[in-house]
Amino acid sequence: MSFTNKDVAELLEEIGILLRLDGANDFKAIAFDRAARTMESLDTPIATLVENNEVTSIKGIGKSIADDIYALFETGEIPALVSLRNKVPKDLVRWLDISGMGPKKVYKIHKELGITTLDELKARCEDGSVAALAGMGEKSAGKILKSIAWMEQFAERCRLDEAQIIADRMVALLKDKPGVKEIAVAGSFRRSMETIGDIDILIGADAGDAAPLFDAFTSHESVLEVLGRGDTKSSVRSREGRQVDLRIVKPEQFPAALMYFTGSKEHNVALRQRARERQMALNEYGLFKLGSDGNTDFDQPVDYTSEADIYRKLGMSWVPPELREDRGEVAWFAEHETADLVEATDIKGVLHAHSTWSDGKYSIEDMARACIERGYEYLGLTDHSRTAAYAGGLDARRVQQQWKEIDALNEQFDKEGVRFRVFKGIESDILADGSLDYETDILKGFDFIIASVHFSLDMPVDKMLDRLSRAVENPYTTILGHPTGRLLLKRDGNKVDLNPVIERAAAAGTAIEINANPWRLDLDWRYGNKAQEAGLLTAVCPDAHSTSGIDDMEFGVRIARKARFDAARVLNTLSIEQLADHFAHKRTR
Ligand code: DGT
Ligand code: CA
Ligand code: CA
Ligand code: ZN
Repeated sequence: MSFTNKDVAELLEEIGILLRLDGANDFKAIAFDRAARTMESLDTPIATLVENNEVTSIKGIGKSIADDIYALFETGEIPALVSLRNKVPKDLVRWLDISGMGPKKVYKIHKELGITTLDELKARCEDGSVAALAGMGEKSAGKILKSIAWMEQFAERCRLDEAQIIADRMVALLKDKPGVKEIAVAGSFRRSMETIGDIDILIGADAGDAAPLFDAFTSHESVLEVLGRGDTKSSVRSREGRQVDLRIVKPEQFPAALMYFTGSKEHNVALRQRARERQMALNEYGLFKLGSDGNTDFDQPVDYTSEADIYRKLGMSWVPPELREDRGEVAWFAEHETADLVEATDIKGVLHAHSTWSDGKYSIEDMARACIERGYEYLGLTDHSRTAAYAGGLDARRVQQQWKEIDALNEQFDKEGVRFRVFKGIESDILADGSLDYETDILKGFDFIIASVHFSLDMPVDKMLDRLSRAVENPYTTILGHPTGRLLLKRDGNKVDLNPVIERAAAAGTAIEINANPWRLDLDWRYGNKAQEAGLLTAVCPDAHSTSGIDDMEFGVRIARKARFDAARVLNTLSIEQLADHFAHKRTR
């Protein structure tokens, strides 16, 4: 194994930083800093010195650090670094990105306030605890807060809904400009990933029309910084901190470029392989014949008119972008024309919504009318259950009052001649032992029940598995809510392997929701193959706490497609009557 002087310098420097974050003696950390500096300015390749067993001859590198370097070349790792990386909380390392926060200050705040996450640090800055520490003060705390806000803005990825706003804005700016023959957003956004790194926009236009398009793009008021500008590609950072790439290709190259820049990388690799097997080469410029030397022959392009046409020339059908993740889609579309993925227009009603009865912002009637306006046939209302006291959870008495209100509202819709129904549901907490939050008498009175974990999210995984399994096997559970409890880019969910939960839910006829709130998108689409194999049902649930929350449905549908659900496995594609039947049969099957 070999490493450059720069590699070694970086590793030694990391040891120095981690030692300080671990509260080690300063002189120890300084020794690693100094060794790192020495390594950077060394004239001889360190590999040569290792080979000749001469590392200790370097001025400023003692026996112990020399041994670390020998270990690195022998095993690929420095044991001291491996154990430090395991020991020092990852979150503390992120604190170092805060301007003005060196490792010693990080360690001091971490130790004295007993906190490790960025969120905790933010809270302690806001409540004055950081300012009260010796040597800190209001000004330093304010600076830390400002820097955290900046970091959050420039984080590496964003949620799908955040990317949507930026992508829509740029497409609106460019789509009607002279010369634009085709425009599309490619990349992870087109594949409906739950989080997005950068946003990739692609335009088909003649080369002569490109410059004014790049001008418009880079000078838009939402652009904070131009990261690069060329003849075919330009990159900017938007005011939200997101990188946006614009590529302009010749109109005839557009389909191949769109396919390439949609990715995923893994899907592209699989397609290139298929092309080779057919004596062709596929790249971002198009499809070409292979020359007699086995290389791409750019003088022999294979004509195509669309993405679908390129797939066809590769002996397969067009793959919906959501599925381009190299998870079996290439083999599937070599045999089939479609995967019958659910579509937004298949969704007939809204399940999982909150009203002012618990922590929602609008009355039941407001929520119902918002559903009607959006063309839905029903609302499955699910306020919080009694254990969720912090969210205004309903005790049995309040539940019964709510049922009366729902009955009256349904009668009123009848009178008005509006074909719409509010179903009586509840988002029942799953208690620590996996049971639901009411006595059977009350459970019986609901039309349907979403069971969700809201507390003790971090219990040991085997206990959590039992908890979720009991919940999905309870005959009164219609739908398991947000199974991991994750908040994307903010909080990890539980680490349970959901495969057995999916099997048990499928066997019991219990659905697992795809929570459409872009913070959640949970069930994760990566369980899609398993869900399909087990015959799992789902429901695309906005988990709306306001009328506008209902509009999150679109994100849920995108994830449901990515997870390969067809309409037949999505409960809220059923009509009012079919769904009422399903609810009734579920608990007696
Ligand atoms: P992101 O931005 O991290 O959310 O993910 P993507 O998938 O948008 O990745 P990005 O922006 O780096 O590249 C866009 C697409 O371009 C990617 O999905 C596939 C294609 N691509 C980029 N680099 C490569 C590469 O080295 N090889 C192949 N086969 N495809 C690539
Ligand atoms: Ca991207
Ligand atoms: Ca990109
Ligand atoms: Zn909820």
